[in-house]
Amino acid sequence: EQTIYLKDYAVSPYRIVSADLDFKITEADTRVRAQLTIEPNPGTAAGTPLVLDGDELALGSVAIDGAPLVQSAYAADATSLTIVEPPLRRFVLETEVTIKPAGNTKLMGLYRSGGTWCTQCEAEGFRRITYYLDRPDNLAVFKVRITAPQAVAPVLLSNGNLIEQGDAGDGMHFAVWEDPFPKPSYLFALVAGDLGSITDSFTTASGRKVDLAIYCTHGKEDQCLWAMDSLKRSMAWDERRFGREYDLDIFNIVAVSDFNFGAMENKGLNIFNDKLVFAQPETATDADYDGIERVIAHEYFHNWTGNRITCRDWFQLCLKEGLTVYRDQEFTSDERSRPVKRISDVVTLRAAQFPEDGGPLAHPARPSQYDEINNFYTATVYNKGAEIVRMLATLLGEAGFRKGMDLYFERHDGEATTIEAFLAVFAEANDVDLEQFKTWYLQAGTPRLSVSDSYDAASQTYTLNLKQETQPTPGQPEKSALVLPIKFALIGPNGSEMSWTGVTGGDVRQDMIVLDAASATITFSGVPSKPVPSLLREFSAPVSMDSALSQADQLFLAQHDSDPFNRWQALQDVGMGLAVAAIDGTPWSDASVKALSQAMAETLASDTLDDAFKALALSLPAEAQISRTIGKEIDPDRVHKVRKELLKAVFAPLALEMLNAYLALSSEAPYAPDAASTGRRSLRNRLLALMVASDCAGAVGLAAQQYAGARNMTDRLAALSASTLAWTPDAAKLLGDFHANFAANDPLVLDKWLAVTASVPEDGVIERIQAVLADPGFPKTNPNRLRSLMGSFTLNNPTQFARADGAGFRFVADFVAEVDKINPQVAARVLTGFRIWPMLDQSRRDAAKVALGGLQTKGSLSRNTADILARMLA
Ligand code: B3K
Ligand code: ZN
Repeated sequence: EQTIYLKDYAVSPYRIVSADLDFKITEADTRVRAQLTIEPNPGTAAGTPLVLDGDELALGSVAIDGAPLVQSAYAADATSLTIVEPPLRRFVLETEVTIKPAGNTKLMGLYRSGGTWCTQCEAEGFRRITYYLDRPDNLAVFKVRITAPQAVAPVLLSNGNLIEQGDAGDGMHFAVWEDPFPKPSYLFALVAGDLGSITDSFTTASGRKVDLAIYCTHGKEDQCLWAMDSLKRSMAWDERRFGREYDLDIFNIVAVSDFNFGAMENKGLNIFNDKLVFAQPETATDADYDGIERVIAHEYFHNWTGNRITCRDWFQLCLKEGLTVYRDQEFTSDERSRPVKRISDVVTLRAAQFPEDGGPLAHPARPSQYDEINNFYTATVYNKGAEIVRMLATLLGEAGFRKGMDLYFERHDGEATTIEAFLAVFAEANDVDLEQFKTWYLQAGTPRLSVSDSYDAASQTYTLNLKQETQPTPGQPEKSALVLPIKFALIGPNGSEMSWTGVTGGDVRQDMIVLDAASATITFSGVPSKPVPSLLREFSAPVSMDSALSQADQLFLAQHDSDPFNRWQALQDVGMGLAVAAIDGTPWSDASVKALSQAMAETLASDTLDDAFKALALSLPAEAQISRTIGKEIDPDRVHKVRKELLKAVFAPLALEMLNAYLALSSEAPYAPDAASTGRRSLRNRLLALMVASDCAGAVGLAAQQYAGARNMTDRLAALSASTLAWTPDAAKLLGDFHANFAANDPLVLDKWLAVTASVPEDGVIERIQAVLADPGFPKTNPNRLRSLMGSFTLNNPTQFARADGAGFRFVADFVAEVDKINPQVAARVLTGFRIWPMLDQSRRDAAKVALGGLQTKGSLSRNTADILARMLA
């Protein structure tokens, strides 16, 4: 395998300044003629070959400035086209290739989804369309002519503005699109198909009218309204919050059914996985509505952070992704509830990024090497990347952060740039040194923050000892201290925040400690009584913190902390403490469980906390989260069992309160996706799940009743999964009913059935999944179906995936080998589920090793899968 290193980055000897592409699409194949205007870059010596990237292209002809090249003047192999001695001046290279979109099951480049031709080019898909300098630092102006059969493809779209269209004879028609903004090839897009659409418009702050359209399969138009609404709110928000206006006269979105990830920010023509566009109350859940709003916003925000300013090379991926995730998080926070959004994001970070950072696939937010770039679209690059930007905003303050962003847009618009350039604008605009801060981008691993404290009544001084440590990760044995912004308060006995008169031993800026050394001892003077520290408020740094607080102090914070995040965290900490101790062999005492139960009851009864917050608070840490806290020799069955017992012990005593609250939350109002209605449903459904899981009398019937009477998918699916996760006597029947009456005719609802089916923590689940896969009608080429089934199994079903007999591991390894031949990106992604294996107990580790070893001997694995496998076994 060929490893690419950041240190080897070099400017290309040539650059493509404009690309004229001519697509002739027919049912059989697609012919692509490219006229590339190319110039040598300064310093290029005569005779330097021009090497263009290519992948699975059938080359027809090559010409320069209109003259066909003789055989000896160029060479084509499986990955490139080399022009041996190009002219040392501006010239036009003309190539003609043929590609076969219908057989393209990798879904990279130009492929067919249903009847629609569509593209996905990031990261390296454009080279599967034509020979090109397929690297993000080559910005070119694109003009695209598409000719296609009028009957099957009445809609022809590409980036930018439509400048011409007409009849092309023989049942064909054509359209010509021109994008005035120079862009890298990964932002190229083309769509040709028979699509319906909805249209709208948005007038920018400076008064320009932008035509908006969302294209989709005929008949789904009315399911696109929420996406359109989200788009308009995103456009307005970026103007308000960051002063960024949209820049073209058209913004198009196309929804397709076969897509490797969520969506793609192609300039002026975003292409979406249809599950992130379609929503109607009967088929989409609140979580789906949230996801649509978030991803529509995310892709739109890329227009400035990603497209207008792009990445110099793929090592800089988090330059656009971390920043854009931060921006979409802020959008949701402003549109909905900031604390609820923060808690959800931290739950996601801990579930998806922490295990990555603490396992065999750990890598820095800005990696310095890769074998396969598609394996680096990770939670580390996206979510930790966003946390890093968030810390920057925390350290600099909102105004300082905005100053830096303004300078970033002003200085780098139209460029392909780097993390260094990004940090430089913040340093310069705020006159601060960010050298050490940069380590966040370079160093993998989640720092562990340990805290101890003491109070001296005589001198009225309070001392905090802080220590940070990061464990070695693959390729990085030594770790250095990071800059940790630790938002905090000292809470006095009456529950309000205490002040102090002096501080020594640390960098304390009002409500924030900045820890930049391995440890610090900070002493606060003038503290009249012993405080309870509320540390890492708002989760101000992506670290894992050992709570040194007693259960009583944690419960005190759960009741009094004015930071909602830490109120939520305190309850989580109590549950975690009890679960971990019990798994380690120290059962909880009645008193300690009672205290947690009581705190949960108070949370439920509170009339100041909102429903969405309560729904999040009334929970115990997930099994995976508990396992990660224990960290080694994990027996997932034991974790499952203990957590279930704890859940019962804490919540069963609240049966009556939960039932009353559940009943009081019922609503006859028609479905609406706003924050308040969503919060109401999430609390009600949370209570249902808790009642079922803690065996409250009548709960099983209540779930069946809610399932049958539900008037929206949120409530129906919640009732179904409450039943299947606890595997109630009704569960199998409900699962069958859901398939027959809801899932069978709607692929996106089928995905929900697949996910629920694969998450059942009971023996027999593997056989059931195998039966689904063996059904000849099951589409093994569709990423959504495969991920719903197998992603859920590996990530949401720890007891069955990590079965002690190894059956789960073997099953997944076999699946990966098979799907790798169809779609390597999906296969590699499913394989990453194995990353927990080093943490498991001996017998399970052995079983995982055997399964992974077996996969390795299969040979002829894709680069995607081989790369993950090699790192997994290193
Ligand atoms: N930029 C795309 C992701 C492309 C993934 C390529 N393997 C979507 C996004 O992050 O907005
Ligand atoms: Zn993105």
